[in-house]
Amino acid sequence: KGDSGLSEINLMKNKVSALEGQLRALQASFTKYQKVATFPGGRIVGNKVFVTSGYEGNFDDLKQRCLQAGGQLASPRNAAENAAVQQIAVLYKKSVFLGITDIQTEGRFKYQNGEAIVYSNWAPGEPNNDKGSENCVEVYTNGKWNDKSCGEKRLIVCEF
Ligand code: 289
Ligand code: CA
Repeated sequence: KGDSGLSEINLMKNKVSALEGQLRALQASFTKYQKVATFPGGRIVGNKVFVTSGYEGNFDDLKQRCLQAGGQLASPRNAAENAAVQQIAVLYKKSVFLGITDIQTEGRFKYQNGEAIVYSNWAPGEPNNDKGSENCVEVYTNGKWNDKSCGEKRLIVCEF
């Protein structure tokens, strides 16, 4: 019994060290694919990955494309996430539509899940609902937000 107990422990040790090797290999492969996924138009903030394909379209088009890809339109919830979206806007020299609208109730901006926004970075004087028809939100290359007509075409940035 004593000997078979020892050999069982050794078998377990071998299994653990094999698993440790596999984990290291997986971590290295994950790090590599994070680089692939974020080159050049992607940014990682915590658990979120923001990424563009370079496509430009209206709000409904962009929203569908992010959902189809298994993500959603970028919805920055803090300054670090907004900075990531801004960096992508700068890279492509284009403003970006966020996954935030006041379509349901004028002046009450919400994420696509219906939650009221917890963070904003409005440009001075915004949101102004210009001509009574601005229910979407664009991020300028300076990181500031403007409410804008959802029918305009802007750069896609999805979050995953
Ligand atoms: O159609 C008006 C928009 O292009 C923008 O014009 C000005 O930049 C500001 O009035 C913005 O608020 C507005 O969204
Ligand atoms: Ca506006």
